[in-house]
Amino acid sequence: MKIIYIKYAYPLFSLLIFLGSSVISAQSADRSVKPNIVLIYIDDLGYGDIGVNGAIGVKTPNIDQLAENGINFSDAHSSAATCTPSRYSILTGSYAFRNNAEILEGDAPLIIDTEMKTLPDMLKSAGYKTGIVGKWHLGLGRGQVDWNERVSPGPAEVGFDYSFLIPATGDRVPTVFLENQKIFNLNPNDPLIVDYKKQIPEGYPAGRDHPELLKQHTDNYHLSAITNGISRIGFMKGAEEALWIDEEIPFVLDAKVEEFINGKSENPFFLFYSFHDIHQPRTPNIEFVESSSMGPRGDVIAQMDWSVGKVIEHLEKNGLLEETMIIFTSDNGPILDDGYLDYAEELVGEHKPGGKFKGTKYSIFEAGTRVPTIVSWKDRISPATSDALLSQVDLYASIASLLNIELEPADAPDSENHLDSWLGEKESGRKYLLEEAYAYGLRMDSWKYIHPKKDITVPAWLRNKKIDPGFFDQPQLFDLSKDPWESKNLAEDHPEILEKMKNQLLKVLNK
Ligand code: NG6
Ligand code: CA
Repeated sequence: MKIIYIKYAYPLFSLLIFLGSSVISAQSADRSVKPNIVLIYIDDLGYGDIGVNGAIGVKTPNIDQLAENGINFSDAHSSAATCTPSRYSILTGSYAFRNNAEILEGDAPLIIDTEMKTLPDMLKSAGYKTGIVGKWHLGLGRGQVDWNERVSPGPAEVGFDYSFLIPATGDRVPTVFLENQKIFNLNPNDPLIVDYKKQIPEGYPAGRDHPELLKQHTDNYHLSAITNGISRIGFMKGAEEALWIDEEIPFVLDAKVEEFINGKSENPFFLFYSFHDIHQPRTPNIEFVESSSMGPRGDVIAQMDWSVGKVIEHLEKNGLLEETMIIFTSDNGPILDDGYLDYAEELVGEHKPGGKFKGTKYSIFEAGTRVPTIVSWKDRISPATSDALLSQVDLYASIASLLNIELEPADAPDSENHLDSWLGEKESGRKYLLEEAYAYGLRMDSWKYIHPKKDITVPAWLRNKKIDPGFFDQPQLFDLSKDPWESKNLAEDHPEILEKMKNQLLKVLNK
């Protein structure tokens, strides 16, 4: 009996596998599927800051699991080495320099033209419910914002049905959340006033005048309004009941994310989960304090990994993992000292935040934009690693292709469709890839070109922190396959490659 069972069971088993795999390949071919899309966007996370990419001193089990179940990209880039520009590009499919997008203050006007078609606009027109939870940093209003009214234009005017925001950065006022563009928990008798130029009478004390009130000391640039024992950039008064507590931000955001996912209706959703972690001020919740050997910076990596695990848990609980594409990445490369005294440099040990690559946030060297990138979609994507050269600016056109949406010529002008590469069905990606920082770079295969600058003076705020933004007055050319550390300039050895890349860069800049 037993022998017969095995004899017949094997062909039956093979048949089942065959049927199963044809179902999967039929699914792969079906481009009309509309998955939920969750974009997990970490702030300032470096290529080497996650376990699967070699982190030492901190564990990231949830992210590692995501990578194990999905595709871990080794050469995917944020479109810029700072936050506002990268976010601008991911949402508009347009390079930040075309709109002079730079790091914004917390009272800056919205930098996305509301006439422009955005990624959430496109998804909305395809029937998606769209939401953003977390850091915005793309400006709000049109200047002279009255924070006590609904602040507009903002996320709703560029395609988001729901928003729960940190308006700018954790180190900038106002330190309150906005829900659907209104201050969350505002007591109308205690209105909020924000001023980036001068102290406000009876406003929050400034770190410069009251260092005794600080729980984390800072450099000269972060010494204005103190809330929750942390001084920030910019002055502010009022809204005391609405102030966030930095140590609780991950829990507040997680609760909003859970609510959004639980509220899933017939329609698919797009959730832009935009983390505050691991940006400074790095103030881990007590649950994560000393969970790494690297002090607060390592501890907030562990905290961020916990938050990632929670999103997956919420999706799983709702039975949504098979119908959800999860994209995990970062807005720019890593930075140790960005102004707050949290001993990130002193405690980093053997850990390499940028992996084997040179550079940091703000820098045109590779680690400025080469960031951890994982795409996972249960039963749809086969686990793998990929060396495809990809840019976040391409998500717009690639997602359009996934949904069979034809883009108008004016939409997402810099976005290329690389859907097959994002899904791991193709090993190659872009032919050329632009890198934006305070200088311009271009990639072609393993070649890296850095365009010379006329003025190579490094601004004091970067110089003081010994950040090398990669300013040169001569063209630089590196072969990353032999020299990932960008140390040997090959410009004179390969004039044809140099010329080709320079011309291509100028073509992009002048398009
Ligand atoms: C810089 C701030 C830094 C940080 C950064 C934005 C100074 C000297 N430094 O200008 O603290 O807030 O902006 O980071 O002001 S980002 O990740 O949002 O781009
Ligand atoms: Ca950032």
